[in-house]
Amino acid sequence: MNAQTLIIILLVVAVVFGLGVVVVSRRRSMSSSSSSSSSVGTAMPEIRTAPPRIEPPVLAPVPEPIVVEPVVEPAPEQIVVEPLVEERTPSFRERMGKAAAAMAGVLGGVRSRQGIGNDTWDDLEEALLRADVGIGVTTALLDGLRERVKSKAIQTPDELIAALAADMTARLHGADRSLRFDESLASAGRVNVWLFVGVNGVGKTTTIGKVAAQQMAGGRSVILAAGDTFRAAAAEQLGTWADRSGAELVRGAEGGDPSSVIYDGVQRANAKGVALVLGDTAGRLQNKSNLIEELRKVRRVASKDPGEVTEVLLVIDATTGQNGLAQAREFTEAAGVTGVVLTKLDGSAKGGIVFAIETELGLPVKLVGLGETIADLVQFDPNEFVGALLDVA
Ligand SMILES: Nc1nc2c(ncn2[C@@H]2O[C@H](COP(=O)(O)OP(=O)(O)OP(=O)(O)O)[C@@H](O)[C@H]2O)c(=O)[nH]1
Ligand SMILES: [Mg+2]
Repeated sequence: MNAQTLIIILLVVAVVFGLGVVVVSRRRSMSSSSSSSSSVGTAMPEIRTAPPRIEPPVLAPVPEPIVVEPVVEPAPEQIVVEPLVEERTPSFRERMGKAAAAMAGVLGGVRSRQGIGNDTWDDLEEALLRADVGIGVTTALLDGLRERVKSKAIQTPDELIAALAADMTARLHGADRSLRFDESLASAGRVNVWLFVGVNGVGKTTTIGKVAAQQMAGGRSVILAAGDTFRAAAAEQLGTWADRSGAELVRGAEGGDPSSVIYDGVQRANAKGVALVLGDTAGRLQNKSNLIEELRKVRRVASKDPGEVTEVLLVIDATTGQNGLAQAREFTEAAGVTGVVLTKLDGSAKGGIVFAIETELGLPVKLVGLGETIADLVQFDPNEFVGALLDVA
């Protein structure tokens, strides 16, 4: 081998060796980089990557609710349709229910018997007395009927009750029950005065209100004079009735002279061309003799020109029964009573007091109160009254 060949061999060896070194070093660097990513506890600082933060989902803003205001339509005006059927006023008989009921049981017993015997007379007497007809009138009525039963003019219980009703009605007939309004006074420019008297609480002021309403409805203008100066509330009460009825009110000071209030009423009526004054009076004073004296004076003063007292109405509460009779006597004597208003007959079982008033005092019952409202005052009608009391047609 020559030197040339030796040099070539040495070069080849050197090149192969060099390539080998390069390949080995490359392999080493590749394996170290792959092991560093998996090994723990190497000198390399641990790079902890923070876990990805889970941001709360961004919620889309809730849209504000759209409040739709309801469209409020104005309520249509209420049209009150009045019923076509007229309001029915209860009849006299219906409103006298209590008085009728008191007798109904007894009369039913009389009717149910075969004939007319002692029990019949006892029952009738008891029923009439209980209704406050009074012993005098009851005895007179039954004595007359006994005669007719004896003479066989009356034979059955039904005939007996019918005859009793006829006799009772006959006793009440013939009285003048109209309210006295003197037209000639009115046309002479003077004033009719109606006074209302009676003990306290019987219904004087209420009756004045009802009478005023009836007179106004009939086309007659009215002035109410508050002659009860004993209580301040009395004038106010009368004022309420003046408003209800459309009448005018004349009042004085509390504790003032009742006569002068009535007199002022007459003067006012005269000045305004009003033909009628309704005068209220006190039902109670310090004592009874004062009251009676007061009424005498009221009557005297009210009759001074241009006034004229044409009616003095004694108001009696039907529920007081025979007590009302004693009162009536006193007032009649003092105030010259011309007629009676029997109030509260709607709540009384003692309507029979009418007979005692008319027979024993000779006073006509002119008006009857059947309730507390303005329409609850009717003219007294004997047929209706007895029919309702005995429950006969
Ligand atoms: N049920 C019924 N109550 C009546 C009637 N009349 C009057 N009243 C009532 O009786 C009460 C007394 O009535 P008033 O009118 O104040 O009696 P008054 O006689 O003026 O009384 P004084 O002023 O105190 O003397 C009131 O509650 C009335 O509503 C009627 O006919 N029936
Ligand atoms: Mg009164």
